[in-house]
Amino acid sequence: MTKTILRALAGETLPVPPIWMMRQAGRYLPEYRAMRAKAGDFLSLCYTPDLAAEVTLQPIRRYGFDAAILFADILLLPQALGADLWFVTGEGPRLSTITTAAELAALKPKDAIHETLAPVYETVRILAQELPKDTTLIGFAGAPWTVATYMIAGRGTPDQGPAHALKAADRTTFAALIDLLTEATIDYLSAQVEAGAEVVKLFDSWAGSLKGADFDDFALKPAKRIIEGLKARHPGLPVIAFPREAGERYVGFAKVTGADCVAIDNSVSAEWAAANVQRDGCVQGNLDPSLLVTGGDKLIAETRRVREAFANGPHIFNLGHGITPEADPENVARMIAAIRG
Ligand code: 1CP
Repeated sequence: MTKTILRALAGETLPVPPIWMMRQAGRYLPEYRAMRAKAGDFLSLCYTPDLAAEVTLQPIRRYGFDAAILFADILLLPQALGADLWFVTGEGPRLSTITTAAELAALKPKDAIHETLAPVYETVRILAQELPKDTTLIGFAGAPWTVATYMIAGRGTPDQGPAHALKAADRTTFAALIDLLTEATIDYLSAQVEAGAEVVKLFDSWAGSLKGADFDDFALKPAKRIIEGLKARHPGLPVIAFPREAGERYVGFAKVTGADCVAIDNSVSAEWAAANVQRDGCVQGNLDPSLLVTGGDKLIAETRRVREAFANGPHIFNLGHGITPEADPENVARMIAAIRG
């Protein structure tokens, strides 16, 4: 019997949707915090295959999710291209910035990425061996726009202002950065698939700030190129795209890009997404992650509502965004029980 996630991605409507959660390996779990302390810092955890594989497996052991997502970060790719990367505890990522053609030209060529990223592929190989036979292994990368927002600003930004400013001031350099990331992402995800990833997901966390033609040029087109490039090398590879906060632009996203599944954030209703997005195929989402902090009857009611809304088509149950460090691990168990019954 084929794995449930792969069946949903192939367009099958299942009586009980498969489940996993964005950021399921993370700080809400005491066993994660212990392993992170053992590794010393976040990047050491990402680049030590035994430890990265271990934290990937933690939520699978605890909850029996239908998919495991490789433990890594979208910012490892810019680091592999030569950007400096470090994490400030309690604040988040910091990178050396790219704001000029000269800085862009000083990055490494895409073929150099595998030297830095080899430990990530080793983590995937370990997981392909260690995961339960019914669990699907998901690899991932950031989408070019989202990764570029961090490379240009040197950090996370509420409105992606620096990236929009470069796009306006020097579109040639901006587009060349998007191109480099597009090509490097095809190679990076392809290497994850060769190491054993069965599905890949493209996280465009900041897609919502691209409007009009910019959304076409810097969210849709790069996703289409990446998906076409991957499927040319790996026929039949299922791809999940997450153009977060795309709103109306979720409609038709799968058709245009060739994605097998679109992940939906919780700023749109499940009922709307079922009517307008799920008609093109599998969708993933979209429980509000704050419910895993607050819990109670509302968590159960909303879990059931999301499940019901998507029950007439292919659906992978997930959150609208990552689970937060404040979430109660017991609430995750309650959410799963409300779905599996
Ligand atoms: O202190 C810690 O332990 C670090 C917290 C953390 C974790 C657990 C970061 C730093 N990254 C990760 C892992 C991670 N990141 C995964 C793997 C596993 C899983 O999902 O279980 C994945 C898929 C990501 C993807 C990622 N990293 C995204 C896209 C998804 C999203 O949440 O929107 C983004 C934007 C990042 C950048 C990043 N890395 C870490 C942080 C805190 C951030 C966000 C920075 C910001 O903009 O404020």
